[in-house]
Amino acid sequence: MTAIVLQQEVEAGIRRHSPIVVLESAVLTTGLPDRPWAADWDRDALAHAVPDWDPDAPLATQLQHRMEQVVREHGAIPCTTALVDGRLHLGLDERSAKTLMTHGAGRKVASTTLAIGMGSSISAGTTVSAALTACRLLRKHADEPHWTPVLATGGIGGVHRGWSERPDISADLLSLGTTRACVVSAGSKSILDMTATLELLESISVPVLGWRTDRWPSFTSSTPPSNPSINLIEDLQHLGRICAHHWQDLDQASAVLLANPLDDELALDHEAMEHLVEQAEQLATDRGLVAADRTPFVLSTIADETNGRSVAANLALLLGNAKRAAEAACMLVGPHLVGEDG
Ligand code: PSU
Ligand code: MN
Repeated sequence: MTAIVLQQEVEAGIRRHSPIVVLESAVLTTGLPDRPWAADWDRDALAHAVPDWDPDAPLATQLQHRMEQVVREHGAIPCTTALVDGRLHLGLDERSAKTLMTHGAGRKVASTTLAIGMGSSISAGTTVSAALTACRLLRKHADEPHWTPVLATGGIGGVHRGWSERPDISADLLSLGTTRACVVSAGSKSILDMTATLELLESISVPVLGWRTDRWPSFTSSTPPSNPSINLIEDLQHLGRICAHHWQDLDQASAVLLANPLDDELALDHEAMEHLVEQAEQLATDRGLVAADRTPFVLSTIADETNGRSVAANLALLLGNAKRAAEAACMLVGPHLVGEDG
């Protein structure tokens, strides 16, 4: 039994230096429930945010299919990463995806816990840090040093609110500081301390770019002008130039982070969301929830409080990020790799 399962399509893609979009799966096992749209959630909001979504199909399973489909439609190969029965899958077939959804429900592994999960043969979703470990493995398989995968997520992990009393800093950050990959996210999870997260990204040499925005977006809620400022980029070519300078000219080892905001008209009201997050965080503290148990609790409390509108926005931004990541992946393999050959 090999510890790493490299899907054939992904392996062939790397060999051809094709564009590959790596997908994390913690969002499937801990970020969203794998059950149909709840009866008391807002169906119109869902139909508006993701027009052809089937409300009767399980959310997480459908999301996995849809993310992969969007990546393909935009010209790249999807590579969903997950820990299945103790093996790290780089690319997920139908059967392994089913095992992940059943045995891995409620579980996630980060770069820190991947080996432990492998050692006890569990199934679990991969966080961004674990998916970045996967990116590093993929790059090892490529005979072209400039080939770089793009990772799509909803929101990265970061510095949690209340960090000065209860230090909780995601392994996503350190992995971003040490892995060559372009990562597309709609900001950081709404339950984080945004300013502290951006300060840390600066400390660890991760350039933070904004897709047609100069503000760090607030995930599912609207972006107020008071959000931290980031570096606006106008188009994919601009992104490509920055990536080439960062990795090829400057030989930097960190990721490039592209913030891709959710459409304004789908974003939830910022003030209202802030209030809900604070309430849910307080409730989690009152119940004595710590570490990994907090996020799923806070997310599901907010989902119920917004009648599912936070979930609809989350789905829309995840699919939007998968699309942007595929476009970025196609652009990254284009000019310089072709230029090198010719
Ligand atoms: N964003 C979401 N839902 C999630 C996550 C992000 O809307 O479940 C996951 C991502 O996989 C991210 C992880 O990498 O949470 C961070 O977890 P932690 O803070 O435990 O490192
Ligand atoms: Mn944590």
